[in-house]
Amino acid sequence: MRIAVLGGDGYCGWATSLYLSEKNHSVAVLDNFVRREWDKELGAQTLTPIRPLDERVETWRKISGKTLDVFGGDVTDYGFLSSVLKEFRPDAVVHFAEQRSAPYSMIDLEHAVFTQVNNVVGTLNLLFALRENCPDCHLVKLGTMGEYGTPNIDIEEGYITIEHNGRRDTLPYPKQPGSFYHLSKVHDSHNIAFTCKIWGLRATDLNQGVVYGTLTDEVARDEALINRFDYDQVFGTVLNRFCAQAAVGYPLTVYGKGGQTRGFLDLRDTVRCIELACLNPAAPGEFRVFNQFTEQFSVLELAQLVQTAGEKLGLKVTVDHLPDPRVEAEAHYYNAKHSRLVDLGLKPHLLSEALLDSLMNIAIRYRDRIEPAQFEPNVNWRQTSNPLALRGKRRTGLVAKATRKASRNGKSRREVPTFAGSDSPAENAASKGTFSSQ
Ligand code: NAD
Ligand code: USQ
Repeated sequence: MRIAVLGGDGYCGWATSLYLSEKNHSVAVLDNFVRREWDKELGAQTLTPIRPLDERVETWRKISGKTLDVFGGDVTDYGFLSSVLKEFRPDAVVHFAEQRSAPYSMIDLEHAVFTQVNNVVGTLNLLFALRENCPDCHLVKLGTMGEYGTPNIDIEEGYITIEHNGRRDTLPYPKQPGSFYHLSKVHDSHNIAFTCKIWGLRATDLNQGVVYGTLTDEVARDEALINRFDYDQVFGTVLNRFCAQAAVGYPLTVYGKGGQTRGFLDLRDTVRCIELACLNPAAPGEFRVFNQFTEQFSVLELAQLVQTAGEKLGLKVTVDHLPDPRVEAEAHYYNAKHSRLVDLGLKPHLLSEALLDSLMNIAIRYRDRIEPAQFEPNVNWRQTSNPLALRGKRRTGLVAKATRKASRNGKSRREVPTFAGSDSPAENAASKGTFSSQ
């Protein structure tokens, strides 16, 4: 298939692009590299030293003999996005290209507005561009389990059948998102569902849980293919953060009671879920929703798992309960259905001690790059302006400038020529937390 991966320089997007390429799909990577600018804005860096996209793509070409088309530019630029679809003619578009941090969206007004404009306008542009250029193309959109919130009843996959005053209907499952970021995903879902109805577009909304891990078989082939591993308080997700904290002896930062329960999945399952969604497209006019996670854990359960695994590796791991900077239920019922991707063939990698070992080994390997100050949560949901805002205000101009520059560059497409290079399988490197080239 011809698959365009929007946001292909990011954490899920890079691993997905390589996985799809390895499976012999023709892959185009589109990104405006704004995520790398947000690191600068926040004074943070990924634990792993990621290389520029050109270098990553060239390494992949040498190692696999496979080419990735690269389009540098912004999905909020309709002309650019439309020209990419016209030129690449995808069978499926995988849309990862959004601002995905809940804390970032809660810093202040400017960051809330930026998040919703970037995400909602980008997705609206995509819907119009699909309709104009390739109306039969399947949209695979990354949503989030956080769209549902934490209701006191089971969470279904997208829809719920309700009886009310003697009548019965199947309706979109109620949404109770917990941040301006999560709200942007709800707005996206409504816009996508609406355009499936009015224009007959075909779409799959993947309500993904929290992703952990950084290695996939493809990423593990060479250190120059290394993926992001965010541990900072704004972009770091909980399990990745706990592993980084354990690696440097920093107390694990459980927010509040730690009863917050979420769906989780291994990055290796993310990439497989995307392929399954692409290979089994929604019908024209269908707005399909899959809950994309494999296991549920509370934050405290994760902390305990990391503590046990860390101690086996000789690390002293303690757990701290910090006041919760977010407004969320700290103890609640949670039971979310997640069978539709399994029905399509997903064989989950469940969180095991071996995997935690591998995650912690990565964290230990790069621990000199860890700045403990980045662990401290300082975006408080109850405030309309947080200390980061000052830095944000100074830097937003820089982000905007960088985005415009990336967009201009994107008008000229960069393509890496085909090369029949060597094929070196990863040999389970992912499960050992190592790279094959070492
Ligand atoms: P990421 O920030 O690592 O990657 C997103 C990429 O999109 C970045 O490379 C960024 O530069 C690019 N991007 C952002 N706005 C863009 C724009 N306007 N134009 C072009 N490119 C743009 O995020 P991720 O963790 O890979 O998440 C990818 C998607 O998956 C997001 O939509 C996120 O909401 C969703 N998701 C992620 C997780 C998770 O745990 N990481 C969980 C559930 C859902
Ligand atoms: N948490 C802690 N300690 C920490 C970090 C987080 O207790 O150091 C708690 C949070 O309070 C929250 C839970 O862990 O209750 C999850 O937080 P997170 O930062 O790991 O994940 P979240 O903010 O929900 O966002 C991440 C991704 C987002 C995606 C979402 C999926 O950044 O893009 O949409 O996971 S979901 O959680 O299902 O909505």
